[in-house]
Amino acid sequence: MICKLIGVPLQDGASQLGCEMGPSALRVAGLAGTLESLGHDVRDLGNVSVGAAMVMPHANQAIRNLGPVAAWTELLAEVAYRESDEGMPIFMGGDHALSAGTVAGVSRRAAEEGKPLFVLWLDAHTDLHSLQSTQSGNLHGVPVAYFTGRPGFEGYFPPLAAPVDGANVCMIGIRSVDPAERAALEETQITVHDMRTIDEHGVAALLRNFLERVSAAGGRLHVSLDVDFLEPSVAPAVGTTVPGGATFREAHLVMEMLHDSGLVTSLDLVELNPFLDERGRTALLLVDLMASLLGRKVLDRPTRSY
Ligand code: 6HN
Ligand code: MN
Ligand code: MN
Ligand code: MN
Repeated sequence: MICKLIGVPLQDGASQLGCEMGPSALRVAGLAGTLESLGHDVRDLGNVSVGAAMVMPHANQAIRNLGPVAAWTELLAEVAYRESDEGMPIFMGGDHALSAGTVAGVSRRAAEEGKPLFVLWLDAHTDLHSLQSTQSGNLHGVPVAYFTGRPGFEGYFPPLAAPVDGANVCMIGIRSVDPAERAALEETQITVHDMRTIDEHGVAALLRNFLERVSAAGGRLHVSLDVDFLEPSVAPAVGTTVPGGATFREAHLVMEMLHDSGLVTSLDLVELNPFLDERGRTALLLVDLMASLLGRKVLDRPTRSY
């Protein structure tokens, strides 16, 4: 598999500074070498960057960095479209605002191929605010609303070539939803598996169901992994920790099942804030999870029935 590493040193969408260092930390933690050791053709395309962006005023005074985030979105949509022509682009964030651009770009690619795009959103949060509803003003809280074509982004973020059908979005790990997001969710067909659902049913059954849908539809699959999907005690390097996240094994199981499905076509690794890390352990955990996603196995043999 060709794996294209693309660094996205974006931190304008988060209130806590530091995500800008995310791509460097993932490189230092050995992402490229780890994937190479699994037999992949790894190409590090370096970091993308936007120039000075214009100031973009908005009626919602809370919003921060709208001009820069709009500029990143436009650039990333272009890069993601271009780099999804072959291999698996892996976007090394950077905060979650980057997914507005990456998903827009891969969605355009899918539409051109005549395939539906599915999105697996691994996060503590739904990131479904509109520009009007965000109270924190942090734009890492809006990408899902944008790429599913919800209103209010016109004139600010670039027009979408192909909005993602909410019915094709599956969220796993959710445990912090703001009231406005709760109301917005009601209007969508997004599947939300909160932590309670995971506790009751197990993550495997929930994910298997979604992957069967992706496979049956012949879709492309974009995975967006927010570090706060994980339990903070195993992954402390994120500015928006919420207790009660996915365990080490739950996260690996998700990655292992994604690998076995053979369905993943693109990926975001977001919200890693190396300034908050403890001797690189969160960056190393992400690399470890990527190894599971890209084929590392404990035993090289088919699973037997028990
Ligand atoms: N993330 N809902 C909160 C807000 O500020 O809008 C948290 C957003 C977190 C963003 O998970 O990428
Ligand atoms: Mn190319
Ligand atoms: Mn997020
Ligand atoms: Mn989050």
